[in-house]
Amino acid sequence: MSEMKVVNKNSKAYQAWLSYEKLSDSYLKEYNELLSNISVYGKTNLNASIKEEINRALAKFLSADFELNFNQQLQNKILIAAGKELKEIAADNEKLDSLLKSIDFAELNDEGYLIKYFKEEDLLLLTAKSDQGLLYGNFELLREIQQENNLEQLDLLSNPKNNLRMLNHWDNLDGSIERGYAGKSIFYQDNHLVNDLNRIKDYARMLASIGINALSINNVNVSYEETRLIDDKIEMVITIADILRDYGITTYLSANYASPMQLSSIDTADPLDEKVRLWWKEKAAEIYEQIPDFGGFVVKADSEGRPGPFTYGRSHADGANMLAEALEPYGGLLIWRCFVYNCQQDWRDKKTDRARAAYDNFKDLDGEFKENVLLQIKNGPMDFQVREPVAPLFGAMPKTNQVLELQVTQEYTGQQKDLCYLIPQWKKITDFDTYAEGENTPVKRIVDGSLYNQSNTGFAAVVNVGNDQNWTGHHLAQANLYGYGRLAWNSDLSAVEITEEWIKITFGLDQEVMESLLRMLLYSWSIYEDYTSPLGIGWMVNPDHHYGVNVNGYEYSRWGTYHRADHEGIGVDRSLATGTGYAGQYFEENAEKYETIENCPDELLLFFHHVPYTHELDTGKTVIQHIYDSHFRGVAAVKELQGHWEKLEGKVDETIYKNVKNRLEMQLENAVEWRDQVNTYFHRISGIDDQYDRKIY
Ligand code: GCV
Repeated sequence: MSEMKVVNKNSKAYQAWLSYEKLSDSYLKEYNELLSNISVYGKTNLNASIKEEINRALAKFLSADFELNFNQQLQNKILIAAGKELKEIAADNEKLDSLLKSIDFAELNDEGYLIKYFKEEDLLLLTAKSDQGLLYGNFELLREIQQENNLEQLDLLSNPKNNLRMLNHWDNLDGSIERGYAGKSIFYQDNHLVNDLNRIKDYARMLASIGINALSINNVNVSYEETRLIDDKIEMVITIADILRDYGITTYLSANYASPMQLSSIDTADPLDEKVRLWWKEKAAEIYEQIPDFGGFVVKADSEGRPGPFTYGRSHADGANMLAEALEPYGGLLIWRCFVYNCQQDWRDKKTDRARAAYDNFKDLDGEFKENVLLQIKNGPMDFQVREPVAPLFGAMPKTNQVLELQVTQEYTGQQKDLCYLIPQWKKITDFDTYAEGENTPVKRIVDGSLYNQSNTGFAAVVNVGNDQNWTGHHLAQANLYGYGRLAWNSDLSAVEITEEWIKITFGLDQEVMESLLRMLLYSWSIYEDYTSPLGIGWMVNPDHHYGVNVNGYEYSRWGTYHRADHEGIGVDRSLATGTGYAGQYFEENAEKYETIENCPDELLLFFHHVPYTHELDTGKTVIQHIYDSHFRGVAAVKELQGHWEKLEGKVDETIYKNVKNRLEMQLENAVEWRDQVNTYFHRISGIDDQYDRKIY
């Protein structure tokens, strides 16, 4: 038996951005009446979740006992009701009736909401088409209050830009988490559900508050025990789905492509085999019988040793469509990952290029997938490195539903020991202009479905939580989860907007706290990049666990992740003219940009080109001097991060203070190691001295 972890659920660390702190006296003075008179209509489970959240939040905001006071006479100042209820109440209430006429419900989509203050009536209205929209609007309203915004100026209509706003768990039933850096699974322990189901509910609250509406609850590498989740272990899924449902979250499973071979006597998983097709159809019927709103499957097939249709000489379209057909009668979705590449490469072979793989494997299948198939594409062509180009598959398959896959868990970006706030990276990705339909066709318009008029599209991301008290190991890594949800809801929000909002609702309104944290978070990605691998080359990490520096860790391996450094230069030639041809996978404007050393942006130079150490960058520095400078700068910047944080002692919760302080110490150690190993390696191999004669070993 693994041990139960004791967590203090009253701690700010645990309550994350939903800790609901007492409002300032001046704010309370202004809004006490409004806040003390809230009414919520509706009797569904979602409505119950809304009421419970309001009770919890208001008691803390007001620092007083608080019970929702249902008032049929409509003397309430804040009214929360979905359209249907609103119309019913308005039937006996003239004031409300005329007010309702001013609302255009057609502007709302199924999950959107409207929050508006009506001055004449002195009424703050939250409404939506559905209870789910109401739930999201309620969390937004609580956010507005916590930030002490002017409630009388509220007039905000918000629809999520992406229909699918998903998180993927890489949790295994034994409680371990693949690439998890914050403890064990919050769902499973020793092949059973954990005892503390309330924690799952608190998790669902956090996710609903940022608009997440889909959760896959097991690792995409589906092993023996996890395969049984669609079989004799389905009770576990039912229990989790019951909890998530009350927060508007649909449950998905990662499915083992070869399930029929484990779970029945069928000896093949050939997608065109009638027995296999029938087996999946019956399986889907069985699942939907028990979980009628089951979301569907996420599938990693023919990837890193996982089974898939290639074994039978079939295509990914054959494999995906077979499963999609089984889910179709119930409205289920089949999410098929494009992370498919040859992981048995010979490092001597310079022709094969892992970066090409997703495009090469999928591009020609455009138009062959069923409507309920969604292709989930990692943001870059390799694997969530600190810097990669955007995957060229985005926009290259106009007749196929596409989902952007991000990694919130910080596998290659410091593993929640090092601070690396990823929203700025994700903004660059979502705003990247693919030129798929000429200028101004950014990734975000492809995955939100607006470019090709699709509805089965959106965002997915590997989540970063575990059963640590603060969920994410490093407290500030909570901001990555928060920001992911907010960006999936509205990809047009800026990194600064999202960050400020998170800081305010997590740490309060103190200006000094805001300034320090904004600096720390917003620069942390480029700081991390500075002291790790330079100019887009990536990797240089320790094999297997992927934390810490090891310049040649993957250089002679089978994984296709090389830097090709010798005594003269470094980088991978991926040009069309002389390299692997990867650059040619982009639409013309980008292909031209990446094709030549002159046009290629420095930040990706070594991803696309092999250049001498003496090559001059746009900054006027040579590549080797850039390597030295950025590594010295990176370590200095980590020390500055420590300084910023230390200023906040006494201003932030003590447990959180200590957590971050400790992590920054680990980060400094890690950064120093990266700096010294990278600088030393390249100094030795190039024989070129640092211009400034700093200490290199
Ligand atoms: C779940 C990388 C990770 C693996 C992960 C894989 C994937 O290779 O290191 O742990 O497997 O990506 O995304 O499927």
